[in-house]
Amino acid sequence: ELAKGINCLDKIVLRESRCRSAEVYLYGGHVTSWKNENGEELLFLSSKSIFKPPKPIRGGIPLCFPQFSNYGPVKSHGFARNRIWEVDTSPPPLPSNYSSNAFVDLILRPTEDDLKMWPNNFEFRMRVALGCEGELTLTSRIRNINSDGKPFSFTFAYHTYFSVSDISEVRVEGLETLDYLDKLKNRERFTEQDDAITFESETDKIYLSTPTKIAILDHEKKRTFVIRKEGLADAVVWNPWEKKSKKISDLGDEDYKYMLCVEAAAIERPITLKPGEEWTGRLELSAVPSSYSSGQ
Ligand code: TA6
Repeated sequence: ELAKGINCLDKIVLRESRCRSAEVYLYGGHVTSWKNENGEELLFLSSKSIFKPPKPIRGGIPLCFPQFSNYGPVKSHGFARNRIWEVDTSPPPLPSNYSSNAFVDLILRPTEDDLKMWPNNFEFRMRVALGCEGELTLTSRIRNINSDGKPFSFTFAYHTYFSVSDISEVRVEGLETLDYLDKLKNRERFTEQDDAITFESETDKIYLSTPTKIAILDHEKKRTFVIRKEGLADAVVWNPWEKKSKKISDLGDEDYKYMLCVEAAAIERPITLKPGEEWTGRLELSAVPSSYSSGQ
């Protein structure tokens, strides 16, 4: 249902059952909440997020389009997360296996200012859906509608902030032995060791050509987040840790202990579309009980 959220910004509330729900603000097309069958919040949302345009909401799932980070002509992470999206009342049909009983379709088109900044006409449609097992799915479809025959290229990320009980008791599986670009070392390329990733300091890495499935194991909660992705070859792993957190005004000083970003992304090889072509990038998140113990 359409509701008024923080600072009276419009948001859509999806309910799959008594406790399973998700919320998405029209501002940024920004998912800010995903709750499980116990009504537990699974996404991290900063208590210092100001919910006032043009600042993006801090936490949840910011959409980075048409550019991830500051590697390109527009501002860092692009402008999709700073725009007011609309409910899409006539979306083209999605494949039947994308069906679910609780979903909303949103659409973003460029403003005149956007076209000055990034001279490409597009339609960015996104379906946010809650499945009957509580899984949260975001399906983005971006179409080039340039009338001048011009192709365009973009990079993209679902910048997902997961809620974790204690970052020092979390590990990520599925990225072992892969190459990554380390933003803290001037994006130099390294190869990950063959152990699961754990956290004891600031981390900001773009893993390349990653598998479709990545797992985030939370020891204390005995919970595993499972990321499944399509059309998104890379994955960014980010935690600002203590020092960097203090420099982020809309993040609490201690928040880094309770959040981890693992972002399904298309970065190393930008997506190029000719007029009329469409790209689909799909993210499915689920949270399942796990028997992980930090000693493993
Ligand atoms: O995805 C990781 C990252 O690019 C970090 O370098 C950090 O800048 C983070 O995104 C948050 O960016 P934001 O613009 O939302 O503060």
